[in-house]
Amino acid sequence: LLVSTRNAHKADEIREILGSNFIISDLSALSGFPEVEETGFTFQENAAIKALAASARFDGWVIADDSGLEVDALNGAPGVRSARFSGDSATDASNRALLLEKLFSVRGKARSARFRCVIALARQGEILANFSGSVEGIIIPQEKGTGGFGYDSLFVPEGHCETFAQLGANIKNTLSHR
Ligand code: ITT
Repeated sequence: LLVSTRNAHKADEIREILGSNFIISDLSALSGFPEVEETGFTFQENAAIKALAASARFDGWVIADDSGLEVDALNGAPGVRSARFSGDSATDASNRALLLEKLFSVRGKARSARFRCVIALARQGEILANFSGSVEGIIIPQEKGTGGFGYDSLFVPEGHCETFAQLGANIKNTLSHR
């Protein structure tokens, strides 16, 4: 199964979730694969764009994951712009810093948020299915934990007291949007 992603953390999580019945490659296995512009306005549109781009070049099953964080106090931002929240040269750290800045004066339950993920499955240039998932939680005011990636060290899933970065991959994968 080819995962149409350049995000090694996503590919690793998908590998762990699917287990040993699947052999998973990502775009690093397709040499010279061009940058795909994510021009969609929804997770579903962007997942389809990424799945179809890889499916045009790879003769087998392809999945693409488009995901992000929706923060209620920011009217759903960063949403589909989660990876580039703090600009074109954004890093996970600069995105987290901007999120904390924007939520500086927001307290308690008003810091509610969810991770959302849409996975598109394609073969031979055609979308065969879409799957979506989400996980509700709260954005804490200070980073905690070193595991995971992206916004994990700021996100405490509902029913838990620790961030995804503290809970670790095994627990995250049983709860996550992915
Ligand atoms: P590809 O498009 O190559 O797959 P990407 O990282 O740019 O990689 P997206 O456009 O789907 O992927 O953006 C997803 C961003 O949302 C990701 O970079 C993180 O900032 C955030 N995100 C998604 N899932 C996450 C997770 O499980 N934990 C923390 N942050 C996550």
